[in-house]
Amino acid sequence: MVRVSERSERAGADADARTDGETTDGEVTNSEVASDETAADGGTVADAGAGTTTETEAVADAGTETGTGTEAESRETAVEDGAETLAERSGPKPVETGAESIARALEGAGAKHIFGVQGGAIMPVYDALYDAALTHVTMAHEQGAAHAADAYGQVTGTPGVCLATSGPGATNLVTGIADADMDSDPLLALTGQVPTNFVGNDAFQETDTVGVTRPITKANYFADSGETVGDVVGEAFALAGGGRQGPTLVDLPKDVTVGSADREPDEPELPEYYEVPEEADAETVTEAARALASAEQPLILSGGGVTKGEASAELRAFATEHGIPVVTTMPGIGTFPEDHDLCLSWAGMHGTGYANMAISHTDCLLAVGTRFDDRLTGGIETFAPDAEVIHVDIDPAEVSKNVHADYPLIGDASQVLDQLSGAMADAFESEGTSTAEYEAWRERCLEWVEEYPMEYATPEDDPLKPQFVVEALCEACPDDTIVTSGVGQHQMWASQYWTYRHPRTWISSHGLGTMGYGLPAAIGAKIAAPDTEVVCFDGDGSFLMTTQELSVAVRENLDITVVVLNNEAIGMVRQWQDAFFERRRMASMYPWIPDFAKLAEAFGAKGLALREYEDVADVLAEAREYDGPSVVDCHIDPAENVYPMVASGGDNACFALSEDQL
Ligand SMILES: Cc1ncc(C[n+]2csc(CCOP(=O)(O)OP(=O)(O)O)c2C)c(N)n1
Ligand SMILES: [Mg+2]
Repeated sequence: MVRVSERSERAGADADARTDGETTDGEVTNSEVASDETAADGGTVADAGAGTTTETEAVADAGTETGTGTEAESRETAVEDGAETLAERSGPKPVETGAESIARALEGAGAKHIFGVQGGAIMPVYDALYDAALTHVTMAHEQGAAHAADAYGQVTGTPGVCLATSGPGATNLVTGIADADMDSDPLLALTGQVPTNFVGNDAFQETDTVGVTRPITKANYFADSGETVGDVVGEAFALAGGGRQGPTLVDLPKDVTVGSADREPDEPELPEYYEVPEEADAETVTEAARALASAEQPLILSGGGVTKGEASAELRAFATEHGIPVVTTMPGIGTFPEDHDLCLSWAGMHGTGYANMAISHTDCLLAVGTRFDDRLTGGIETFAPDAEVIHVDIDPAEVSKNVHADYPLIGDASQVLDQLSGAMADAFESEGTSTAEYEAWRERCLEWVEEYPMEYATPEDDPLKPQFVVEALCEACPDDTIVTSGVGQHQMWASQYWTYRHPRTWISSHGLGTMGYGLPAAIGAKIAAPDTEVVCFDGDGSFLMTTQELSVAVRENLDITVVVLNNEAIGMVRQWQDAFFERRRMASMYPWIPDFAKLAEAFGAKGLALREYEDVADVLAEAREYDGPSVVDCHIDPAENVYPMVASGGDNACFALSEDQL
């Protein structure tokens, strides 16, 4: 997955040369760049070298004056106050600097929004954005920028873009980049860097960002010239969204962004060396079709790659035409409608009993776009023990990595499913079988649904159960509502008790399991799909990690509903302590957390508290009706645990339905 472009090596050589006193490519000398850096971080914006200072100040003034209004509105006001309006300008300004070339490359790539936080080394890029046809969303923390961009990328299907300064700005992005890497989310991160002649000198706010992010990016680049930096950014954007999606990063030294560029950047496109496999090997497709046709208990396992590859329609057509039951992975939630007769919901550690039983008993598993994460498989030796495995994936590196593939089908999920579909009639004929053979298996799957229903108790004298709240909100919301979450028990309840019917409606942190993902992700999702309802289920611990982003939701007047399933604990840890550490609840109880409803009000959002069953419908309705961000501090039963549960590394067929079964 990791690739550092040759540019980084060249840049390293350039940096070495420049420490000996050479000047940069740019028109600005190194000493000028360095003094800009100091000035900006010291707060003297007027000294910022490449910026049109009056405009910058005007933006700040506009924001302060109004106190409300989106950031984009503030910028428009500022421009109108100035001598020249955007509309009055005749055509786009010619590209003169590296930073302008970056802005043009992003426009050319189709980017519409950028999420970021300002800072010294990235100021020239921000300045170029002032004139660009892109909307910048200032976030409160760079981690929020990365998660918002990640969710934006997941909802739109094209890379979300985040922007940060060097040093702490870049390191604050790291969690979000790692998150995107684990979940193959399309994300482009742009980071400021100290001028190239300072690289390696422990300069102010210098971090080896390319080095730090090498293992968590699909590719990363160190830009080394104003002339080519726009091309590099365009390529990084295309790469983040092409083939197996993932995060890319371009590190942008300040002398490069202020350096001259007197040409338009190239059309953003995938680098020549990068090949996207499309159709799978025809012979293997025929063999895989025969394996399915001769199976008696076939099962489809639909992963996140089905969403990424826009293959849900093909998957649904394939499953329904042949009557094959479908289990999803957790990232694959929504790739097949959960209210469909053939859907067994999602499998894995906290998946449904019936999904795990189906996986444990299938004789032919058609797995599409999944990397067989250990939370899905449990112990590999007990995973789908009787199955021949057909694995469809765009990334050959995933095939037989965790689970041996008997029929590897490398290619684009929708195309491979089409190929497979086309091969089925011949396969049934040559095997002398038909879909009627699957009938008994479907019945058996339905028996498991009856036998292991998703249940919870609601004794009136117990505090509110989180599952009830999730179900109530699901029933009230439209089908296409986007749900985001933090990480922990609440995430499991949100995925177990909400009924997902469409791809890109469940936006969560899977592989990395990042607490704090939910709120910034809801912001990114709402900006990507302003007409779609967005709900965030958060935990009290998770919400505390990125609460500051509520200020962004208020400023942008984003109509999102945050439901904090508040158990005054980092509940998932508490659950494990109770089960595996003799109830020694070390550092997991959070009775000290703030009143989230009041906190929300302090940010300017709507704050609501919820404790009783009888208030659930009204409070949720009030939160949804509020025109802007609302936070429901929902006090749930602190003793509630997540079941079913397959013990870590265990057998999926041996799931516990209560603690004493673990
Ligand atoms: C950034 C981060 N730190 C620590 C963890 C470990 N962890 C996993 S779940 C969890 C509990 C989360 O608490 P909360 O958000 O309140 O959710 P709950 O389980 O109570 O629903 C913790 C601490 C994590 N996943 N992410
Ligand atoms: Mg909690």
